[in-house]
Amino acid sequence: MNLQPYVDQIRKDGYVVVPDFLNDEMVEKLRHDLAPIFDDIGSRSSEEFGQQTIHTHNLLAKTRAVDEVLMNDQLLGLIEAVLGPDFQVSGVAAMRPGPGDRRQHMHRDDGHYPLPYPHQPLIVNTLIALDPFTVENGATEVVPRSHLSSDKADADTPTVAVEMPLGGLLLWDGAVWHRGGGNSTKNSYRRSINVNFNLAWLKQRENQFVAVPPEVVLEMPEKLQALIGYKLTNFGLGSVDYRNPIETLKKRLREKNELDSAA
Ligand SMILES: O=C(O)CCC(=O)C(=O)O
Repeated sequence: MNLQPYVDQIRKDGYVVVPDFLNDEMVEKLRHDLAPIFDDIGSRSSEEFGQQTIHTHNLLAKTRAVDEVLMNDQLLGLIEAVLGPDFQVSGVAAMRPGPGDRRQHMHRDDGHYPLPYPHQPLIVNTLIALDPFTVENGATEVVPRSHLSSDKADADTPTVAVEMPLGGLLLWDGAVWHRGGGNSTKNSYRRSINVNFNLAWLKQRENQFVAVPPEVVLEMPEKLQALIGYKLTNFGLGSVDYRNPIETLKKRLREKNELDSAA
């Protein structure tokens, strides 16, 4: 697949859709494997925002169902084309706006990092559609080209609702103003997997080192270990005694096994 047109569009407009990212079989498997997680997603209400969906975060600590999709070459190729080679997974969440959920407040995902706008891309955020995204069920609303501007958006700023088919992939620059849309349907949910990538020299949104237990990390393929942060960045950033922190986990496991077998 030629990634360049997608990369050009994300640079220009701040977002892009790959409509045929996952085939039906892959979608079905993800829906099946993630069913217990999606079934648990609820909403909460506040005076300020009304009824809002509550996302399930830290999916990598809760299920192995998304590992494969995170290592997808097409996905990683697109992220690398925007962020450069040194990026990591910042967070992985399940999102399922349901009937009656109101749209989110307008926000920028890279607001964690207090830098003046515009700036180089720090984050590429993604949503994978496990239901078609429609205006009615809460398709994400974006402000095109807002990543190139220091202007603030608010509830009245014109947006584009990003409708996409089942299995589609939405990517956006973390500087783009956007919000999850409201779900006005009676009984349709908008299931989606959210994978947030950022530059590897920035702090991750979800603390993967604490959230994912060491024994789970050690079972992961090396590619996934590196994606969640077990690697060295920019001359040793993130090291333990100059080495990849995965070496420390392996050493601790060996020591524990020795202790257990001596007991
Ligand atoms: O669900 C969506 O469409 C976007 C979600 C989002 O932007 C967020 O929760 O920060």
